[in-house]
Parts: sequence; C-alpha cells; structure tokens
Amino acid sequence: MWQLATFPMAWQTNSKWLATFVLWLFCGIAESSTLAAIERLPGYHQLPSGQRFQVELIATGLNIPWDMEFAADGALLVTERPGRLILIDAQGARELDRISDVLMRGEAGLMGFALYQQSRDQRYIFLCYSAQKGLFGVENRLVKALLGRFGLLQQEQLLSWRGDKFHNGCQVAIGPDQKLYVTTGDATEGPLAQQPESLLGKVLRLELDGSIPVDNPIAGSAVYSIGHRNPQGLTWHPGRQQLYVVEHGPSGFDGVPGGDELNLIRPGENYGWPNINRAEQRAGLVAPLYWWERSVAPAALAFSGSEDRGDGRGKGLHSAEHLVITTLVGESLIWLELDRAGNPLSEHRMLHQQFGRLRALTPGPDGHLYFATSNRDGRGQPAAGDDRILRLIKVAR
Ligand SMILES: [Ca+2]
Repeated sequence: MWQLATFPMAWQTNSKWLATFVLWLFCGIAESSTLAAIERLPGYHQLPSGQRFQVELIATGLNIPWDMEFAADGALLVTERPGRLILIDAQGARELDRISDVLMRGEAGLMGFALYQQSRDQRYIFLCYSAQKGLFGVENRLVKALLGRFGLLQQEQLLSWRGDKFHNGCQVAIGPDQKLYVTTGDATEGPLAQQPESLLGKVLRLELDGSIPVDNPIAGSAVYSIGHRNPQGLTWHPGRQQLYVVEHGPSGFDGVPGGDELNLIRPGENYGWPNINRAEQRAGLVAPLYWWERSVAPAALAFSGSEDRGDGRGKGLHSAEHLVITTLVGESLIWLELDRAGNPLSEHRMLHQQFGRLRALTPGPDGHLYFATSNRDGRGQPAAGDDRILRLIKVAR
C-alpha cells in the first residue's frame, strides 16, 4: 500500500522542494490555497514581463513576525520576535507555544526556524533565538524540539554563540543535502567575521542532530563560509541547488551606509566583511553576486520560478527566473531577474511603500508567495492590522 511515511526522507524533501517550484512555475490562476484569505486587496502589480499579481490578506494582528514556513499538513508556522510560535491553518491563527527564555532587545529575540518532517507523525523544529547570558550578555541559541500538536516537546540545545543587541543573523534552513544551515551576524564586531575559529559572521552547517558534517570545509567546525556582516536570508536554487544568502551592509558606524549584498555561497569561501565592501575586489575574497548602493535591508529571499519573456511557449533564450527578496528599509518586494546561468539581469521593485517594512517570506504549497510586514519592530509605522501576513497571487494577463 502506498504510504508517504515509508519513503526515505530525502525523497520526500526533494520532491516537496520540486513540487513547490513546479507549482509556482505552472499555476496561472491557482485557487487551491489551503489558507483562506480575509480579503483580496484592490489593485494589480505587474512585472516588466507583463505578469500581473494581486495581494490577499491572510492574517492580521501579529507582533513582529520574523520567519514563516509551511508544515507538510498545510499549516503555516510563524515566529514572532518577542518569543511566540504561531500556527495558522483553516481554523485561523493561534499561539502554538511561547519560548520562555527568549530575550528581546534591539534586533534580538526569536528569529529564524526550519521544519523537518521525520515521519508522518514526527516533525521537528529548529529554532534560532537570543537569550540572556549573565547579567548583561546576549547569547544566541540553536534549539531542536519535537513539534507537537499543542507545542514544543523535548527541547534540546544544539549550539550557542555570542549574540548582541544588533547583527545576530539567526536564520535557519534545511538544505537539499538534508543539512542544517544557520546564519550568524558579527555581533557588531566586524573582525570576528574574518576569524575562522569564531562562530560570528558566518554561515554554519550542521547535521540534523547538531553534529559536524564530515565534509564541512574546516574539519571539526560548523563554519561553512566566513566574512559575513549580518546575513538573515538564505535559499537554494531549486534546480542547481546553489545556496544564495542576503546580508545587511554597513549602517554608518561600521562603514559607508548601504552596500547590502546577495552572495552565492560556496563552502570554505570568504565573503570579505569587513575588509571589502560593495564591488571592491581583493585576492582570496569573494565579491557579491549583486549589491545595492543605497540600503534596502534585504531580509528573506525565495525563488519564484520562470517568467517566460519569449514567444509565449517557454522557448528560446528569453526564459529567465526571479529571486524575490523582502526588504525592510526598502519597503518592497524586490524581483531580481536572473538568466539561466544565475547572473542578475535586472531589478524590479514591487509594492513599494504599500505595506511598509517586509521581512518573513515563504513559498506556499499552493504555489503562491507569502510575506509578512515588520512594522511593529520599533523602526516602522504600524498601520491598522499590523503586523500582517499577505500573499501574492498570479492573475491572468
Ligand atoms: Ca527559515
């Protein structure tokens, strides 16, 4: 008998990955969404290719949503930076749990997470958050827990490292290789990002039990790449399986403001912070794939699939794809068009200043792109209903 639980995990995850991508590729006007919309907002948003979108409101009244991911059963999980884990399903939104030792200070708090469906009945969550260390210190923690119907069970700390009021990174995702990837910030001490023995200013890679993968670039170390300032978004190209990371550039005290980066991450490479910035070149350091002169504060990113720019039948050299990036300062969804080799071609800003600061972002199992505002984070101007979760719906041209 056909049972999902009997398939090996790698098959399930890779196929889910592919299914999401394929759905997004081919759904024109998909209405098979699992989450009911509160309302479809008036107005259309168009890409230069002519593809049109509308925005639907999914949830209101959240408090600084930081990360979102759909579970295998179609429920949407959301972290709120003050420490709550929210579950949204067909019955609406409810608090699933509250992480008791979260410290919210400055930019710190409960941040990224990733889900792992071990079997039909057993699913895990990996959480990254800040906690108090000593009297005045901040520590970031990576915690694994069983995700039960009524909250977290069997919490286990896999790793901890020094945090700060600012620059904590703290995004988590599981790669197509079934490893756990975690971003860490420089905790406002740039030179630490250049020290391979420090866990700060890095992309880390771990096994799902917290041990160090044997094929990591530095033997016995979780460090996967170095020289990052404050990376908070990561995703993989669904076909090439390459890792893309966005990070915040300097904000004045540590360099000329601006210079936010998109990097293509390769194991063992040095992405240059704080020694190079923007398009500067230096031997042994990797310049960004793309960067922004004026700060947009890129928060999260996801691939959207192909947009046919050619003859309408998906043929020829004109087929391209987009990386969609939420921005906080930029208050928009950036659509970065890439050619087939992954080189950035053009940038289009959508929803500019319509919803304020945008952070959390995830593709849905319905093929739509879900994103959330971050207007209650102390740097925004909350509107009625903020913070909100929204979704972008493709509509017929
Ligand atoms: Ca995540």
